Amino acid sequence: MPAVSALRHDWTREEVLALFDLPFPELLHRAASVHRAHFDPSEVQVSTLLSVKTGGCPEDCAYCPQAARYHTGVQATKLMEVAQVVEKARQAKAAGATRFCMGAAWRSPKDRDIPKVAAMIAEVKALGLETCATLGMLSDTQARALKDAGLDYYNHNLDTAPEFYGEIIHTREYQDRLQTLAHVREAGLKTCCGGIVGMGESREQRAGLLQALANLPAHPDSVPINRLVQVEGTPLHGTRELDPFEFVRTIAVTRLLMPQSMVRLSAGRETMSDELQALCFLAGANSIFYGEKLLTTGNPDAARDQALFARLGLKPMPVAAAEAEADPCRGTVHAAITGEAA
Ligand code: SAM
Ligand code: DTB
Ligand code: SF4
Repeated sequence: MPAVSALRHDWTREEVLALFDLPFPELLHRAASVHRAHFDPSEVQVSTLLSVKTGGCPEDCAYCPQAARYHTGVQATKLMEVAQVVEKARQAKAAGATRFCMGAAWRSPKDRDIPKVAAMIAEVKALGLETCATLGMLSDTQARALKDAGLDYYNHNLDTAPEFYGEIIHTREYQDRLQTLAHVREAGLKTCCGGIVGMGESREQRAGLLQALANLPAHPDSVPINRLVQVEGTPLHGTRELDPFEFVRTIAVTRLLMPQSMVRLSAGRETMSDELQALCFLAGANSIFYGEKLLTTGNPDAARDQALFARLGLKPMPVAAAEAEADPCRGTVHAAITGEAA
């Protein structure tokens, strides 16, 4: 297989499974070769998450601590004030993040929520951060309004394979997700779309998730691969843990199928060893969530990630060239994470 591979949207399940079935060293070698053909493998993109509206969600996603129907101890809150969000974004930037992702525990936003979310986006963007939001299903007009406010990315996951989806979520269909992703693309937003593994799915179903992602009309710009964070009170608490090497294989196959996308090592890092994370970076992961909290659950603290970057010789990926030029803090961002003098 040549390292620089053409982008394909016609993967069959058998082809994807054949990649999963490769001997581990061969799979990693191929994924690492494709990774370095498209990216500097020493660079990792750094995003920080903030839950701008937590809990009380009417959906029934079996993994999620924010669904109102499960007793997980998550306290429901109203939509945060714009000034509070901007302060958090400022802190994230000072700590070294280049992208700020605002998440809301909604099935979909109400039209009346959009002006406030648009104000958050505009003010976070004005700090020189890339902006991302994940608010549930979007109509075409909502997607356009967010784009007009300065949104760069919209996160909306497929979550799992089409044939396993019905065991995880009953309150919305796979087709609804594809529809929202179409609205997001048509509005000219970049897509962030991935899923969760370790929910009790089979290897064939993990392959099915990656096949569905790669066969979207355009590869997502970012592909978050989450390892289930098991939260007491959710139906998936107590699920058998995924073999760590199988998780690395999933990252490697994601890199092979979507060579030009950012592959994000997402939820689940808090309980991963440095060695496991290093294998994920070798397999082609080149993005992380950074900061001690995801939405409601924990993430490694900044000091641990700074030490990990230093141990592995990794550096934060600068924002896209044009934005970087306009961003006088780029050197500071690098220094904040590596600990070097700016
Ligand atoms: N409510 C919106 C939605 O569902 O699209 C946005 C927020 S929702 C929390 C975003 C994504 O977080 C989900 O699609 C899922 O992939 C991920 N997620 C939620 N709970 C998780 C968990 N316990 N472990 C891993 N990923 C999780
Ligand atoms: C994504 O794929 N993972 C992030 C982000 N997109 C929004 C969310 C992970 C959430 C983990 C559970 C929690 O902290 O509530
Ligand atoms: Fe609600 Fe999103 Fe959690 Fe599903 S994943 S319960 S839609 S917050």
